[in-house]
Amino acid sequence: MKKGFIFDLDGVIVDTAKYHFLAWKKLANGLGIDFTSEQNEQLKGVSRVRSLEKILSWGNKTLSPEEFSELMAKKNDDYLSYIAQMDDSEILPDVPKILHYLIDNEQGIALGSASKNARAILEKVHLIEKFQAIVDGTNVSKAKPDPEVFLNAATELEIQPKDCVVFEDSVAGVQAANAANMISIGIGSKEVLHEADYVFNDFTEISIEFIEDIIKK
Ligand code: B16
Ligand code: MG
Repeated sequence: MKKGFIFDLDGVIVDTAKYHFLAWKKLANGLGIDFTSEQNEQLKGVSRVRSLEKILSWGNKTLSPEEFSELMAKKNDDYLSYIAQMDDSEILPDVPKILHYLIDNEQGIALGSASKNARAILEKVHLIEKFQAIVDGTNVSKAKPDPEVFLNAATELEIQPKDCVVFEDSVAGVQAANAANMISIGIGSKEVLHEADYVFNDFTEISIEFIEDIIKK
């Protein structure tokens, strides 16, 4: 049976959270706001606009709309400079193994990411060709936990949501997958991602037998 496998990008295929952290920290510190790695965790899967709103609220700061747009652009410029050197070595362990198994077994493969930089990153790590559909921050109107991103991916794959499986590292993303009536697989800690149908620390813990069983379901 053909299933649709939808991958989040940041935290699932590559660890770009460390680059978002550097760029947000530079911005926050420039405004006199402290920014910790715990706070960065809370920005996982969250859109760029919402992330800046959260940082400003943590620091009790308000900005004019012009300043807000300027800082958003500055953050992205910094982020792009950090990811400029990315290559295949940044693909997280065993992601290619699972992708190749899915391709060999003629499964649907899509990306479902909040990032507006998703295509650029997939090109840098030479994975863009593996995806039959790419839904990202440039073509969704509602952010996770809204299911729009994953429902659009299912539509593009021409596979029913109930036959789709989502790999996600963020709580909002797991909630979006559940709201889309898809099988949710959390990548990260069980305590944080307890709403997911299954949770693995990373892809090295996911066996081919597990994927076979999911395909047969
Ligand atoms: P950008 P994902 C999300 O990607 C990141 O987890 C989140 O930290 C980031 O703010 C968001 O993309 C927007 O990214 O600034 O590149 O448009 O996890 O949904 O793949
Ligand atoms: Mg993510």
